Amino acid sequence: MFTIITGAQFGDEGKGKIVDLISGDYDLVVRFQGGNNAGHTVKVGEDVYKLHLIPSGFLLDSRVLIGPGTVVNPEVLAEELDMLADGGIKLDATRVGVDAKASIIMPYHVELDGLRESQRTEKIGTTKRGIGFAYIDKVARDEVRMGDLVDKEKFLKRLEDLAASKEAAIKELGGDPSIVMDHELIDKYVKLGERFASYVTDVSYEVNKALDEGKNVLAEGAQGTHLDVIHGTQKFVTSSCTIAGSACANIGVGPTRVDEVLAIVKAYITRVGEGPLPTELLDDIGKQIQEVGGEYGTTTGRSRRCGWFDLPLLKKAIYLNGYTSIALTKLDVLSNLDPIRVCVAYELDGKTIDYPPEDTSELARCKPVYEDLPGWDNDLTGVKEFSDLPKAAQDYVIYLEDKMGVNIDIVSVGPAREQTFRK
Ligand code: 2SA
Ligand code: GDP
Ligand code: MG
Repeated sequence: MFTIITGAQFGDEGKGKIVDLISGDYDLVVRFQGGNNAGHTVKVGEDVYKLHLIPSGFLLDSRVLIGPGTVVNPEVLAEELDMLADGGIKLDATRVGVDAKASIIMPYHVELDGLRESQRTEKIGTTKRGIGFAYIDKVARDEVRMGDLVDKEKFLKRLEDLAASKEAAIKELGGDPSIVMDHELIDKYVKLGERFASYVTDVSYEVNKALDEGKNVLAEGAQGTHLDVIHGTQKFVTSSCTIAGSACANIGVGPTRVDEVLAIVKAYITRVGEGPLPTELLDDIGKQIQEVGGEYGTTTGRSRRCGWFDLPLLKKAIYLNGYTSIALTKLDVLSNLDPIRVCVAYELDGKTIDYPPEDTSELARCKPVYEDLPGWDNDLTGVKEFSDLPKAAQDYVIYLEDKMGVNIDIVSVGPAREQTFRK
């Protein structure tokens, strides 16, 4: 069985929690795009793990893989493995694999990301982790690959080839080009290469072979649908394809092998960084959702902007991903709000539309049209079954399910594994 999970909104829907929850059913869990811009949280008992690169299925027996379409900062990978080892979770090369073709995030990518973002008059609000510049180099065929990093001679030769153009790029943005050939940094990367040599693998081969043998594979998306570099709200997007089809292209597995596409959908909407968010709440309700939901960036700590559920954006996400099922998260955060509003359409230039306009600047001008639903004041965090939810909360879930036309099979009412039930 091959299942793909993606975020249906702007990221931070709770993908990490749901991947951890279901990973026991999967032999392989694979990250297919992005890099350490992602922040996926897994909470088990009192332990909270904030993962940026390692797939969220690491806690049980699954083998976790980082695919060829990702961008990998080897320092962050080392820190994550060390952090987990300190907590007693030792992940060696039998448990973790990184594809030889994954692009390496070099220190100059991080530098360029910071310089470029600081000079933009209209900011994107990147995480400044070098993601965009690492992908630029991949497409330009100027990347350093995982397979290069683990071979000292190849790595040094590659750097020599690239140095002049990287130094020029940094100079052009007013930065210090010495970072490109900084000996300490190069030594550090060489050592990281030595450390990770045994982790290098062919992810496409592993995944296809596992499927041939009747094993189960879970592809874990990062960020969210509307941050997709092609279909998202440009220019306020990340630099990779975040939608379900991208899992096939980026892992190297045919679309005919996909069995399930699971959407992770937050019971409201958040966005971190710049870009349109039609239902954004700039009032006390927005603050309440942010506080109760702990809506702060898992990677950068930035405040996430919060708003009411946006059905037009969800409809587009359903088209872009072809979801077969939905996990609805953070329902507990909406307690003590009455009414609860759902955006069912937008007003744009005197017209009512129920699907987002393709142009980002038009989306930014859309005014939400709301339907109001009754709220509830009970705490939901201890609820164990759908039938134990207050009637208004049940009605909210059923209302969303009807409007979306895709089954909500999982409901989450807190960050921990056990705060989840099937509908
Ligand atoms: P980048 O760094 O080039 O990918 O930034 C481009 C846009 O993509 C957004 N982006 C994200 N949005 C939500 N969550 C992300 N991960 C972290 C989290 C974010 C954080 O889990 O909270 O800690 O701030 C993520 N990563 C990238 C980013 O905000 C830009 O809008
Ligand atoms: P991801 O990027 O999609 O994996 O999401 P993040 O981990 O960045 O952000 C989701 C946050 O919400 C994390 O702090 C989770 O622990 C938390 N979370 C997940 N599901 C729920 C839920 O149902 N209720 C509450 N209150 N928190 C949740
Ligand atoms: Mg996140």
